[in-house]
Amino acid sequence: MPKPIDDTKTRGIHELYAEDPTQADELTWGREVDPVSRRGFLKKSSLLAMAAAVGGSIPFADKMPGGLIPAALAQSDEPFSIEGKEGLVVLNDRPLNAETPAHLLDDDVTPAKYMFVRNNGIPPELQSIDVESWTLEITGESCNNPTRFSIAELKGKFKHHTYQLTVECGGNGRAEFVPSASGNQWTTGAVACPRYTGVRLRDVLEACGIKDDAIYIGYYGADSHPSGDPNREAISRGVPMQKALEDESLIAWSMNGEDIPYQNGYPLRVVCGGWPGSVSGKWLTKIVVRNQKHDGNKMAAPSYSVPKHPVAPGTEVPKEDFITIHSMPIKSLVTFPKTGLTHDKNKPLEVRGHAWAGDLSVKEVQVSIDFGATWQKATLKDAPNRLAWHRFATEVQFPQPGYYEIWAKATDSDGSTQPMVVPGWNPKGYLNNACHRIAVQAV
Ligand SMILES: Nc1nc2c(c(=O)[nH]1)N[C@H]1C(S)=C(S)[C@@H](COP(=O)(O)O)O[C@H]1N2
Ligand SMILES: [Mo]
Repeated sequence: MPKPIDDTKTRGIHELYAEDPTQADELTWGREVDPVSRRGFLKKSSLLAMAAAVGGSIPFADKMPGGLIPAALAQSDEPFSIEGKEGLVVLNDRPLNAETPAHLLDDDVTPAKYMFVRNNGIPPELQSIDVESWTLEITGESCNNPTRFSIAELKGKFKHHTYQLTVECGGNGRAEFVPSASGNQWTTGAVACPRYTGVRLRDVLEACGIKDDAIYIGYYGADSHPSGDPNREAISRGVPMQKALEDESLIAWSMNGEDIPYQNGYPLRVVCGGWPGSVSGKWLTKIVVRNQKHDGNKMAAPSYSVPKHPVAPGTEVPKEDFITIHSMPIKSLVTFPKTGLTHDKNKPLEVRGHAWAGDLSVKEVQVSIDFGATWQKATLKDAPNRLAWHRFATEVQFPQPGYYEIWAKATDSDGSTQPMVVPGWNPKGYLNNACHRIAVQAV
C-alpha cells in the first residue's frame, strides 16, 4: 500500500505511488502522463493544490491512480474548441452550441470565426455535402409550380443581393432568468451580424408562383434530429409571408464573401434578420409555402414563444396562452473594452459596441459609469442597411480611482428602451434584452 499522504509537501500523487513499485506497475494511467500538458499538473503540484483545483479535499486521495485526471479538471480545464471557431465558449456539445464573448464581437461585420453556433440537432456530415448536387426544393400547398433548384441555378436565374443581417438567438440572455429556464444558458454571445450574399426569397418564391391563400413559409434543413429518428426534423420553422417577402430575406450561399461556415449552414441557408435566429434555416434543402401557420418542429408553443400577458416568475403557462416571437427587442452590447480592464483614470476611455432593434432601427444609445444615475449620449452610426446592427461609440472619463461599471442602454425608433433589470420572465427564457454591463478598474 502507498504511504499515508503527506499533503504539506510539494509532490505529486504520481510520486506517492512511485515508492511502491508493485503498485506503480499497475498504473498505466501514470505512465501515460504527458509532462507538458495540463496532465502534468498532477505530477508537479501537491495534493493540496489539486484539492484546491477541484474545489475541496479528496477523502479517497490515497486510492487515486497516479496521473489520473480528476474528472472535474478533465471537464473544465481543457476547453473543447470548434474548428474554425476558436475563442467561442461551448455551452453544449451534443448538439453543439457555442457563444461569443462580447469583446470578440467588436468588428463592424462579424467575422465567420466569431459567429455563434446554435444547433438543434446533428448537422449533415461535411464530407456528405456536395455543392454541385445540393438542391433546394420549393413546394407546399400554396406553391403553384413546385420546383427544385441546384445552387448553380439559383445563382444563375436570380439577381444577387448582399445585406448585413443581425441574427440573434431568441434565447440569448437566458442565463439571467430566475427561476432559470431550461436550454442553453446563453449569456450575451448568441448574436452576430455578418454580411450575407444570396438571392431574395421573394424572387425565388414568386418564380414558383405563390397562391393567394399563402400565409406562411417553412424551411427544412439537412440536419437530423438528436434522437437520430429520420422521420423527425431537428427544427423546421418559418415566418409569415410578409416577412418572407421583404427585400432583406435571403436564400444565402455566402457569408462575408466566402462560403457559409459549415456550422452556420453550409452550403445554403435562409436568413431573415431581426427575428429569432431560429427562423434562419441552416443546411437548407426545402422551403414550403403554406396556407396555414407552418407546423414544423419547434413552431408550436412553448418553443420560440412567450406568454401573451406578463406572468409571475415560475408560472406554468398553458400552451394556448403563448404567442410566437416575431421581431426581436431593442438591445445593445459593449464590445470594447473587454470587461475587467484596468485603465489610467487620467485618460479618457473609448467605449464602443453595437445596438440593434429587430425590424426597427436604433434611435439612441446612452452610456453610464455611475450605475445608471446619469447617462451620456453615445455617437450612433446609421446601420449599413435595414436589419443590420448600428455601431455606437463614446468616451468616458473616470473622476477618481476605483471600480466602475459601464452600462449601455439603447432606444429603438418606436421609443422603446432596454430595461436595466431582466425583463418579463417567461417559461423558456426568451427575449432578455436587459442592459449589458462591463467592469473597469480606474487606477
Ligand atoms: N437546419 C437548422 N437550422 C437552424 C438551426 C438548426 O439547428 N438547424 N438552429 C436555428 C437557431 S435556434 C438559431 S439561433 C440559428 C443560429 O444560427 P448559427 O448557428 O449560424 O449562429 O440557426 C437556426 N437555424
Ligand atoms: Mo436560437
